[in-house]
Amino acid sequence: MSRIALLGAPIEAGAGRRGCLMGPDAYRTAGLAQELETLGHTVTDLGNAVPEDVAPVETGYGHLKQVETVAGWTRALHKQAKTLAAGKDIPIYLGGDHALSAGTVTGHAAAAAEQGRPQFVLWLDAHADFNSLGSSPSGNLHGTPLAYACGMSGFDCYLGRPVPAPVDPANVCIMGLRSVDGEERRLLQATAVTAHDMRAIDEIGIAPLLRAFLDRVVAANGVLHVSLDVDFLEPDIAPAVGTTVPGGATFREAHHVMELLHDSGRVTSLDLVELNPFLDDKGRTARLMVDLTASLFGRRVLDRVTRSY
Ligand code: B3U
Ligand code: MN
Ligand code: MN
Repeated sequence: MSRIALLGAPIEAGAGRRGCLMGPDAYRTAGLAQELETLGHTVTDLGNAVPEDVAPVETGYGHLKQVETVAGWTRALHKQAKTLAAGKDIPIYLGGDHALSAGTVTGHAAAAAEQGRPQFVLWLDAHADFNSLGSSPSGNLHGTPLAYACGMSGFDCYLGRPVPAPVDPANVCIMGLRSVDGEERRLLQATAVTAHDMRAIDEIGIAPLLRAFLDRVVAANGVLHVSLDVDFLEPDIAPAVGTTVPGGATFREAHHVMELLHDSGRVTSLDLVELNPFLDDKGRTARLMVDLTASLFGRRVLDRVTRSY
C-alpha cells in the first residue's frame, strides 16, 4: 500500500475561462481521499498551495495572459514538488488548469536528476501543450507547460531562471491528441517526444502503445509523472472542461490506461488538471476523475492471476 499526499493547486490563470480554481474542492467533495483510503492507502491532504508574488515581467509578447500569476504558481509548485519528490508520499496535484504542470513536472525532474534517476512523463491530453510563448495562438499559458518542461528556450520568466533539469523529450509520451496548433505541431515534431494521436489509438489500441512506453520506463529504471487532462476523455463522459474536443478516450480506454499504470508500479506523481466544476453535470466529471485515480491506485474488479502491464 502507498502513502499518498494530496496538494490542491487552484490556478485558473492559464486557462481561457474561469472555474478551474474550484477543481481541488470538487475532488475533495467527490471523495478522492476516502476512495484511496478504501483501497488501503494512507492519504494526507496538504491543503492548497499558494502562488508566489512575481513582479511584472516583460516577455515581448503582448497577447500572453496573466504571465506573472502563472510564474508565481510555477515557482511555488516547483519547490513543493521537489520537496515532495524527496519524501515517501506519492503526490497527487489537484488542479487547477494545466499551467500548474510547469511547476510540478520541473520540480519532480529536478529531484529525479539529484537522485540520478531519469524522469519520464506521460501526458494524457487532447492537446500537446507544446506551444512556445511566441507560438501560442490564444495567449493562454496552459498551452505551454510540456514545451517548457522539455527545456524549450524563452521561458525563463516562469521560474525566474532556466529549468534546472529539463525532461529529455525522448522520455515523454503524449496520448490522446486531436487538437494541435500549426506552429506547435512543427515544434513538437522537431523533438523526440512520442506523440500518439487518436488515430493511432484507433488503429493500434491504447494498451500496446502504453505498454511500449512503460517498457522503456522500466528498462531505464525511471520515475514516471502522469499528467491527466480532463479533455483526454470523450466530452460526453467528461463535460466539465473549458476546451472540449470530440473524439476522446472512452470510459474503458481511460480506465485501462490507469489499470496498466497501476500494474507497472512506476507512477511516482500525478496531476489531475483542467477540471472546471462550473461546467460539470452534477459532479459526474469530478467523480469520473476520482474513479480513474482509484484505478491507477489499484481498484479492480477481480484479482488477476498474474499482475502485469
Ligand atoms: N493549443 C491551444 C489550445 C489549448 C491547449 N490546451 C488547451 N487548449 N486546453 C492553445 O491555446 O495553446
Ligand atoms: Mn492540457
Ligand atoms: Mn487539453
